[in-house]
Amino acid sequence: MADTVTVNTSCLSNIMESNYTRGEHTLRVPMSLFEENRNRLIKELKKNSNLPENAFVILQGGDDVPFNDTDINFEFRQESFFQWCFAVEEPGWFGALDVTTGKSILFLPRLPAEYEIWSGKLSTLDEFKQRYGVDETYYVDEIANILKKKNARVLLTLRGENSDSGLFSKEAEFKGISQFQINNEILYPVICECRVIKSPKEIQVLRYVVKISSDAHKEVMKKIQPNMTEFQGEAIFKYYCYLIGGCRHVSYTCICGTGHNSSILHYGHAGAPNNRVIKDGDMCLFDMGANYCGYAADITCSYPSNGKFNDKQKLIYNAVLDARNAVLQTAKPGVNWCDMHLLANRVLLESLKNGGILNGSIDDMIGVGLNETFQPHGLGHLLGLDVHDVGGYLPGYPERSTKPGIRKLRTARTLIAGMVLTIEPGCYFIDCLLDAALANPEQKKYINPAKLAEFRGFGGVRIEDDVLITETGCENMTQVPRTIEEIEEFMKDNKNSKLPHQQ
Ligand SMILES: [Mn+2]
Repeated sequence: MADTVTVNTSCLSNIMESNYTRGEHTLRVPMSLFEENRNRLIKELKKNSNLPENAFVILQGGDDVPFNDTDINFEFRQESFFQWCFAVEEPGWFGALDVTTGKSILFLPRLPAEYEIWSGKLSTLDEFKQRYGVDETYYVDEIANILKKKNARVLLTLRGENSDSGLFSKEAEFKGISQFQINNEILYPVICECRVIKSPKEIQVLRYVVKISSDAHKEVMKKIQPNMTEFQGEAIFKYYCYLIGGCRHVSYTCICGTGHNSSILHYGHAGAPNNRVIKDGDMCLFDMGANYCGYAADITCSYPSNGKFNDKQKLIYNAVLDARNAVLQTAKPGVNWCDMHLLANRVLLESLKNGGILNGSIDDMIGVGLNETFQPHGLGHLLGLDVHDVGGYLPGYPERSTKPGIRKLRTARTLIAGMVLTIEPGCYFIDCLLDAALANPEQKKYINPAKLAEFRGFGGVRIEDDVLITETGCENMTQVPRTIEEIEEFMKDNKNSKLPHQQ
């Protein structure tokens, strides 16, 4: 028999390999992406001269989060370190890596027989082993015994402070863990650094989610018009991402500010839920990003609600676009992110000066902090499984600056190939910041108050792209109309667009 059947095994293994996918029209993410991540982690851990013998990495996945005291849960999203290692879709799992052998083990909760009635047939240990492409699978209640059998001596658990939130990652905790030595210091910086550098397979997923998000933004841009409500922009975006891209989640709360609201940096929150009616001539600032297989996109498009820029909008939009173009042309390995932030600030302030809003030396304006008045946020951030991805301020890398503008950056690192970051300069007219600048003699002397007053209530402009740092420069993965000409051309037929309830 063996002679009569010829099988191309390399091809077979590709066909047989388990994937994350949401159907034929969506991306197939091979489970080998996560195996490669695990191997990268083990390789980096082995470089640590303090690595104890018989060490095992032990990670706890995310748990279901109930809605208050009810039996309804929030839609589950996997914890990001666990996703990076295992891509397990279900809550309540643990994972272990034998650092010596590289073997991977998953532990799943032992669910009651009744599970099948409500939630369908539960896969077997073997099926899950195939599904996630790991070496072994057991139940959570067996962790301590299995690890003892494998002579695990030291467990490397995950403890570290997220430099954006100030919150700590959840260290694994299970019955019997006290029988092992715990080291919670080695793992965090190493796994964060691994997450900073994206593998070719991770870049493929990021490209996909950025493309879907770009197309969804274009769909919004095609449909939006005065008298619609801001949240209808959000609805079109989410609909497109899920319907076409298979993206069940967005990566953060959609920001759909129009008019003055476009100057509210985190608009869209519960107290301001994208519920204003859009007026003719408003600036729209839509900051939205889908999520696929855990990976995030983060894109902002700014444009007039009626598809036609007026002179003031042209001035501010081009000021931000020039800042963005300057960074796109300069960002490459070896360049420091703080310098990119200041470059964007300089180009922006120069344009505001040319537009008559400011006067004087740009360096002096930055010296007194006026750059932070008009762009109170950082130029951009690392992007990956988390929209504000880990690795911004790790030990051994530059610390957060105390200087205006760059103190807001989520990283002060020097760029390296394989990083993915957002480039998102902005210009906003935020009353409290303008009032503070006018009340500060050091800042006021650079401002033309009459001209500035014309821009009160303008809102803001942000242009945000998702960018891969390559060996020689950077590649913008975002694909949306960006110049004024491109946007006006793209939106010219909007007056005829109709929502389903208007047809
Ligand atoms: Mn962002």
